Amino acid sequence: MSDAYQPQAAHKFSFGLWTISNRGRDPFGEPVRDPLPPNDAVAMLGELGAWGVNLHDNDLVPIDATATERDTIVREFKAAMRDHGVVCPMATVSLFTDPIFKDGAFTANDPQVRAYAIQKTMSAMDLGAELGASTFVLWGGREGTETDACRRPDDAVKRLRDAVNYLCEYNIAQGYQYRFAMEAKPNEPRGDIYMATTGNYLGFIPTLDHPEMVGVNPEVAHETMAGLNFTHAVAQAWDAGKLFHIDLNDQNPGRYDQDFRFGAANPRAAFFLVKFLEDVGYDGPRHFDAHAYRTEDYEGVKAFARGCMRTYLILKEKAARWNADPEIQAIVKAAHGDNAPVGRFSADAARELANRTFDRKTIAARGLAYEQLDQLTTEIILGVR
Ligand code: GLT
Ligand code: MN
Ligand code: MN
Repeated sequence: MSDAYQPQAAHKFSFGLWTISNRGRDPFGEPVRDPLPPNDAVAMLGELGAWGVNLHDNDLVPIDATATERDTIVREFKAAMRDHGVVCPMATVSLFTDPIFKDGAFTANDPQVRAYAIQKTMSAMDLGAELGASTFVLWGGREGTETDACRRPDDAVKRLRDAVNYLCEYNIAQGYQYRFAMEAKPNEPRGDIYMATTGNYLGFIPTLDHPEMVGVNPEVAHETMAGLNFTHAVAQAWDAGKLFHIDLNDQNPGRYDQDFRFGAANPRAAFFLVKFLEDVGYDGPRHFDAHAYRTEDYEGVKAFARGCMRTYLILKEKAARWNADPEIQAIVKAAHGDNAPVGRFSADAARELANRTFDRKTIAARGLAYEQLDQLTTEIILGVR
């Protein structure tokens, strides 16, 4: 294995506790792997060269733990993080596992459920802050419906806004300095989830009291489930200054949420994603929200985690090769044009534009050489260029 693909802390690769500790349970089958205690998961991540571990409150602290139990667990977990050189960049909250959330959490009809969801999130924020997390992810897995008879969907939007506003105030009051990252998904576990895509959140965030505190956490699998181009969603989030976090994995369209190893399903899409992140200089965590196939034991889990990081680094190298390829760059230069705007509007400029003549047929007749560009890209990805 070449050293060039050895993960380093500077690469900011992180995994959720729920990812490498995933036991392979699915709706039709029992777990296939024994539980992996959180401190052992941290040891495994350290051994693999990962930089960070992320967690839901209840990945670490059981929902019914007493305050004393919680403190012991947290103390030992911090020691494990220190011992294995692993940091905790992101924390989140499970607002989907417990039966109380069967009708949603922040958007549930019962005000007691909504209040409990906020209380639970505040304690998860306390936990994350204690572990050093600076990003707080909110994935509204249960915020959705099977039947729209249950509530008006705009009431759900209002309730979600109230909850996020509350949590932003808590963030300020506690001095935590979290950045919230909202994660969209079109469906699963609900029939339909309200904030179905990253674009939905980009529309929602400006309606908050503290929009500057809130961004997005797009996930490859989730946009792909919706049939969308993930890199386009990421690019729009980046353009809006809202790419606070990212969930890398892979997914075939038209399937259940597969959460495959990064690059496992569509290495070509993964290439364009990595190229985008590296080209723009995204410097946040590269978080793998994926899990090993159900066929695997813990050796397979390690192969899975190594594979996520290694594929990212291979694609990063290929992106650099693409950028340095003279033939590719010549086509890009000839075909891409530039970002120069049409110009600022003024009455004079508009009159000039209205009177300009365009050689429409000549412009339209020009070939753009994208076939050649794409083939060269394919050859880079396939390793022959
Ligand atoms: C859950 C979900 C993920 C979210 C996690 C954060 S939990 O595994 O499938 O996409 O990112 O809540
Ligand atoms: Mn997923
Ligand atoms: Mn995710």
